[in-house]
Amino acid sequence: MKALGRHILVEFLNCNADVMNDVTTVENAMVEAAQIAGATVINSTFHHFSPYGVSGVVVIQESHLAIHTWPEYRYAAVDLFTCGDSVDPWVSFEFLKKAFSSSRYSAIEMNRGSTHILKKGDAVQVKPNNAENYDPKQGYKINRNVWFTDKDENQALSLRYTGEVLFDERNEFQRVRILDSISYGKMLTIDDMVMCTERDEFHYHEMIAHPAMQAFESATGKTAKQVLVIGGGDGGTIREVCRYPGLEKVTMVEIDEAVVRACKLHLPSIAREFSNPKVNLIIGDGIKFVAEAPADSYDLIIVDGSDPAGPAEGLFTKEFYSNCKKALKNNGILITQGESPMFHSETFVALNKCLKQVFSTQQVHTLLFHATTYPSGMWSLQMAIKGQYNPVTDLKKDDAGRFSKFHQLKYYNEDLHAAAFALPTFVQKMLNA
Ligand code: SPD
Repeated sequence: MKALGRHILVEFLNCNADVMNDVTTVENAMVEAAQIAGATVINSTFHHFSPYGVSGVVVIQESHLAIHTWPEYRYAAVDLFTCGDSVDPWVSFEFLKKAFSSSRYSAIEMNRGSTHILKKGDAVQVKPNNAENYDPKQGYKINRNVWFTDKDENQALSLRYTGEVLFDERNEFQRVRILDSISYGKMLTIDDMVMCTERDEFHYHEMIAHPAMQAFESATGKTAKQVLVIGGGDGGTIREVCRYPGLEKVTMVEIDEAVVRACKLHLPSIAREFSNPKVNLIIGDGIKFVAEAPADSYDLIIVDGSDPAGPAEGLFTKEFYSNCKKALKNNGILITQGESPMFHSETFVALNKCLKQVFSTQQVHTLLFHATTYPSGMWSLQMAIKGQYNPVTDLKKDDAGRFSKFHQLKYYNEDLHAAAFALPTFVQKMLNA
């Protein structure tokens, strides 16, 4: 290319009018158009005009995508501007044509900053904003202002990252990425949701494993020997379960081998137990696996899935939990990540209700913990017991204390165990309504 950038000016005609007037759909399409072309999205801002029309910009590391729509004319004017050779704006064009159902369109491409008009020797070393020390070989080291955002239509959690994308794969299930965040270390994201970060993953992984392992051990006098983990491809949950010497086997069923591969490569402190001989890793569908599991097989089932979209959707159904109950031995425990009372209140309540129908009201317990990199920061677990004991009053507190000290756990301890089951009044009301 004999230019600094490529600019495609697009006219999309005969578009779907409802899509053109839906700010969320237009924004999602523009962001996905950027991503699918290989661009790194820094930020996006979109606005709906009354009564009709949407305007917005997606800022990408390689420049920007901009749009204005006229739904009443079924028309959108779109600018796709990319610098460098790594992103092909025509890929975004093709994606948007489909997303807007445009049956007539036209586009022209312009070279911007043609090297015919830029004089050789005009380039100067400009000191960028936020630049760190100048290195004669590398130039200025730039702190880029790139953000990853985990959001729904109304709320979001954003983490700044260096711009380094260490792993990025889309497959039939989802998009798996490992990004290098500034404050939380490397992080695993699936479909634009944070799954775990190096700095705070221990909150989630200790809490999804130890309250249930300890409750089982206290009530039955023996370690959970046969454990099943559904999901959990990063390996954090099996890492915690493998701390128990009495464990005989932990079977982990993860649908997406890319998650395991990405985490083994880039998050070895989380994915460190995959070679443990007690770990039986199955790449497959956890929902089907549980449906076909023989009755009375497991002491503990841990559901460490993603949010209920994509392949994790079936992990939030009565059928799935009925199959889990069947696969549990007597006195066995099921524990599942339960979403957030603040961010996903409807799913949080629905899952609790569903488990109460399957296991009975008395045997379902909700735990809360701090998930600093999940939207809202307040996250839940739902525990269901196929037996008659209580996970708090029947806890052998001294044993839990000894265990957490011996393993130098960073979140779970014997006092936190009971505290996690104590719910704020508004959460109690949500669950009892
Ligand atoms: N919104 C995030 C919910 C993710 C739950 N699973 C995380 C996987 C960590 N092992």
